[in-house]
Amino acid sequence: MDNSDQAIQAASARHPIVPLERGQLYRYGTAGFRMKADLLEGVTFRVGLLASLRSRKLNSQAIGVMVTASHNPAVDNGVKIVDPMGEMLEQDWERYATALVNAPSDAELVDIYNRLATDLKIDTKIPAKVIYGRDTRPSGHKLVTALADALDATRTEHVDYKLLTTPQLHYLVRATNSEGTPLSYGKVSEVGYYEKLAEAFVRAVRGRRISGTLQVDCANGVGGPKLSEFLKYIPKDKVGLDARVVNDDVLRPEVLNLDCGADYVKTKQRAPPAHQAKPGVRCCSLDGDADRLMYYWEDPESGFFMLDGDRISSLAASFIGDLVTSAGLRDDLRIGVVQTAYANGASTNYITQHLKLPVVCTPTGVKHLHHVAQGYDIGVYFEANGHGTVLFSPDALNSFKTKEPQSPAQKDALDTLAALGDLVNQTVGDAISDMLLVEVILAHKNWTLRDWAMTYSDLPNRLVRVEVGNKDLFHTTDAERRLSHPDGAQEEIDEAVKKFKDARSFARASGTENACRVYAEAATRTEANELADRVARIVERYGT
Ligand code: G16
Repeated sequence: MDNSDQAIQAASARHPIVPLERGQLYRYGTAGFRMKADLLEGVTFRVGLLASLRSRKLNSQAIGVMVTASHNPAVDNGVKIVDPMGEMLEQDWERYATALVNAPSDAELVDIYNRLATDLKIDTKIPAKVIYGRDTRPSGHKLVTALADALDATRTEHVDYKLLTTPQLHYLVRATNSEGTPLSYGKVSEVGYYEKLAEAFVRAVRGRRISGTLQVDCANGVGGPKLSEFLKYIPKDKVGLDARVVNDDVLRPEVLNLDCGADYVKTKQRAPPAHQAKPGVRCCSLDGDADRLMYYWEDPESGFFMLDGDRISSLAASFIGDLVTSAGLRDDLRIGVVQTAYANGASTNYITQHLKLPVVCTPTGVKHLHHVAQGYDIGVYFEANGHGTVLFSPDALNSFKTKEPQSPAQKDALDTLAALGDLVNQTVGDAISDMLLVEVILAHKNWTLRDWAMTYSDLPNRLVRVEVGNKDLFHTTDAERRLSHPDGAQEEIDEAVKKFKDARSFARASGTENACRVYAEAATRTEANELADRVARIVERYGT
């Protein structure tokens, strides 16, 4: 055992891994490792080891590590790795993360670490760099201490950005690795992020004004202080953004995501009770780490109305599609939309039949959607839960800047597209950036939320969280639209679906919570509710 091995083993002993009940294994899930925070210290240490290997594998580029459990309750936490261009960790490497985290002893951990280095031809002597941030959970502090210990033990340069939204960390990773190159993503600082967004926002709004008040519920998470900071960079007199930040208490951890935030709005289909939306006021909710966004308003006549990720997706696809046509680029650029099985059937129909754009369905997890969206010149991807973004290819960005406009209208379209290329976070779904995108579009179209909602009618739907004995029994196929295990469960779901008109339902194990999720849609609200309840009972029965 050489000195480096000893350093890793000694540091690991200070951050022991807790064996899971019933011999279960830790898994790199939908968004990294996510569970009760008291299980995560050793996990985070080991993720640090992997991040250092990843950096060395990729010629010493900076790798990101984000400590967050996003929409989960305050007692949970999580840790995930960000690749050099700000994307999620390459999927092949998830199993290396799983192997390291499940090593049964410190000595075996060192063996697996060295074996990975050998198998992957990684020179552990070259420099490595990792940058990291965390959300407002109190457990975050202890976890980043474990992470820093792993980085010291592997002689990895590291930068602690402390409190950040998840998308800010993704921004910083890309900015760090592209600094000083022709593809520089922006200044390598939190201020750089605010400046970039604010400047692009003003450019994108140009000549229009944002009207009315926007009430932003920040889930009592890190998005609250960060949004308030960002708003200082907006010249209100120029654009008119009147944002009112609510649910921004980050001093009492127990209120994080409690009866507020994007996940609450989406699953309960109602506004957070603490700051009821005044009738007519435009409202939106972020989640605990500010990577999801939901819009809604309280209609004086018809009550609560929600505009979720599917709506943001179709709004963005329609607006950007029109701009591309006005810019004379329709024949040059391929636009596509990526959704998951949770997308409301009405949104898919609207995008394919009305907007005439192709739609691809992938499994849940932005890592899957992002990858497919990269195959287009303009790839719009959103999960129904409000997580998503719009990706512009280098060719698309280049044509917005270099195409010679033939008319003032064409120039306007090209300028707006170029501004959107800077405004929309290209690394991952970003609630603040997405909110600005929606505000820009509404201003350009001179639309209220009601106008936006009129584009199509959602099929009534319901999302249910079902606690089961063992969620790992549930395996899916067909982009998660069908269960392949346990045997017989899918047949029972099919039978239940047949009893309802225009109905669809599926079940899957969550990758971020210890539960299954059931989605159902049908011709009426009562039928959607009833179908969801029936399928939930089937899942409960098969999950024990
Ligand atoms: C994460 C992922 C999302 C996913 C969500 C729920 O979001 O980044 O892509 O939709 O989990 O996943 P699951 O249904 O597997 O629990 P977040 O906002 O919690 O990081």
